[in-house]
Amino acid sequence: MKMEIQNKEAVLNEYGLKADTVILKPFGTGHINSTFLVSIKSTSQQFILQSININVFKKPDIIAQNVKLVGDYLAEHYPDYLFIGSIPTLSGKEMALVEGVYWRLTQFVDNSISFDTLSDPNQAYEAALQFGRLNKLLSNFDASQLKETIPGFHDLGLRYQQFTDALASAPDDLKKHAEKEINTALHYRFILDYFDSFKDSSEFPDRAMHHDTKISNMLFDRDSLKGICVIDLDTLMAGKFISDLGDMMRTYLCAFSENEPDISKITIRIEYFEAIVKGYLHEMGSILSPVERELILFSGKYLIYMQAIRFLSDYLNGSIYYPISYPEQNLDRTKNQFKLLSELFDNEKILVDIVNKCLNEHDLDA
Ligand code: ADP
Ligand code: GN1
Ligand code: MG
Repeated sequence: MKMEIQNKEAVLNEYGLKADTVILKPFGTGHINSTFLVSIKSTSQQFILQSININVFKKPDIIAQNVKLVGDYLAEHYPDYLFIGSIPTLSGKEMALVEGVYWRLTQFVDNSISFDTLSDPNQAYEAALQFGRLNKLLSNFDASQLKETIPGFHDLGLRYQQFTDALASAPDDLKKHAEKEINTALHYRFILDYFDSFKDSSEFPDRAMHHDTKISNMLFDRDSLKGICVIDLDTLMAGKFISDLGDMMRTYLCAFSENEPDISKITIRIEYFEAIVKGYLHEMGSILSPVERELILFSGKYLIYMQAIRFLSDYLNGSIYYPISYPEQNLDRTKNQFKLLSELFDNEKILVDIVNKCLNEHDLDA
């Protein structure tokens, strides 16, 4: 993360703030944007100031438009819901554009804490509840109003195409190193074929989705450790419910992250699976269609497979998208994700039983 803010005075000016009355500190552990905590001297007022990574988000205005549309909808229909929209600039813009850099200011959520890993299934339950609640509150929102902030972001067909393109142009040495993982990627293509068999079903609608449900994008109350709200709304756009549910499985089930190179450590925690499904169904159980209810476990397979081929494609492309700290890191991440995927298949019977149990419990309570 960049530690210095260029044009600090001009950026703060956009919001009516003065450089000599604020303290700015780099904040959080996000990889995509640069995040700063803004504290107003001699008051308790705090804000979050972020610059948008335009290599990833080529049209930041789209992020601003989507967040505004959703924020206005929620404010009208659910005024008590805490939605962290942008604070407008003095001239009423959703973002400040200063010397080619897009900035946004948001309220700082007091007494909040975020985590990078989960150490208790209750955190998974709370997060699934919060992400599920956002999905639910937006279930009658017309998602076609939202534009794509990253075109085809969770489109597995496109990701598979990008993988085969990367394979076609990769240098021989990278292909040789990744031979086993390339074959694994080809082997799991049936996940894409299965997805294609129902993707146009009217019972598999586009919904407004968060698309990045990792645990660091949830704020918890420091004292009660209850979920407060979701953050990081850059990828809030139309998509399928499997994106949000599946990325929770991808990132909460294992005690180690995608960066763990020792794949013998990559195993799934069954009690976290149950917590995710329970929390999500608590909110979305009555909204999901019969087709969607059949896809609960599939959501994890879809997201993990997609992430594996995204890492593999990036490795074959010379690691130009995901930041790496050593040359083979994207290949290690690919191996890690394929191990995680195999864990879902190896534990299929147990996981299916849990899904059915949670669905039954939800239906009895409803
Ligand atoms: P990135 O896109 O880089 O992941 P995030 O929007 O997720 O950026 O912000 C990075 C971190 O900053 C979060 O994980 C969280 O710890 C902190 N953070 C972001 N927004 C807020 C907020 N409104 N209140 C409190 N903390 C926040
Ligand atoms: C990126 O920035 P971060 O770590 O929240 C990526 C996600 C991937 C994730 C894998 C815009 O998210 O899709 O799942 O890395 N976000 C973008 O670590 O590409
Ligand atoms: Mg984040």
